[in-house]
Amino acid sequence: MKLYWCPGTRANRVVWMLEELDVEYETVYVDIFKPHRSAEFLAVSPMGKVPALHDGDVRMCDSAAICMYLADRYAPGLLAPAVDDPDRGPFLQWMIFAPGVIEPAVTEKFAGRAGDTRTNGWGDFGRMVRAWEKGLGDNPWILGDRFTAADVMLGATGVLFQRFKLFRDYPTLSDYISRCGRRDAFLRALAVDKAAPKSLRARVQALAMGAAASMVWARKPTYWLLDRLRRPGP
Ligand SMILES: N[C@@H](CCC(=O)N[C@@H](CS)C(=O)NCC(=O)O)C(=O)O
Repeated sequence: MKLYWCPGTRANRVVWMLEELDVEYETVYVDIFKPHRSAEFLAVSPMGKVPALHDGDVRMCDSAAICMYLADRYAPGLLAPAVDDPDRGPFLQWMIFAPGVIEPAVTEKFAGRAGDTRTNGWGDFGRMVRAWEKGLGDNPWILGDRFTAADVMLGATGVLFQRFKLFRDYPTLSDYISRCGRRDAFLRALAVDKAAPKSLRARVQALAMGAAASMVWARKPTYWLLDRLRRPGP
């Protein structure tokens, strides 16, 4: 199984998932800071984005879709509730919550825009956080006592945005994100990212993200710099 990946990107969700599954996989490094994408990679990921997966006859991209596929294929009933399990519905809902609600709500917050919360599918940052906290309640994981692929999606997204201290005023979320970040498979996934070769552009981006995470005043110049570093893909 081949995972097209780049460190410090949404691909880490899939690395974490693969580590939870304990299956063999090979990572293929894609330098997203360069405009070139190989034909082999574009056949798996038409938009030229990571992550993307090649597993036997299966070629697919998108982190949430890949995590669902992997859970159903390699840990049915464990990391994904079975289709006739009452938890299946909420599982799907929370799998999609990260890309469909958390990511756009956070992007909007960062951009300082306020949209129409009734027509925006993600509502707004406050509604998103309240729904996520309510979903967790007093449970360790989003489906209660069982850890699933939905926690990989939510946890990886949470760990990323917690670098910007976005959830520090929300103790339930902060605890949940820390709990996710302490899992052995998550720590192994982090080590995969750390060991990766990094181009100069990737190093500058990582430094800039670190600065933006710790100093609010550094955010505007950081985004300006990142705009210049990121070259559009195909
Ligand atoms: N919805 C996709 C988003 C993938 C995505 O935007 N990946 C970024 C890295 S986090 C990327 O490959 N950017 C490079 C580019 O757009 O050329 C997913 O969750 O996998």
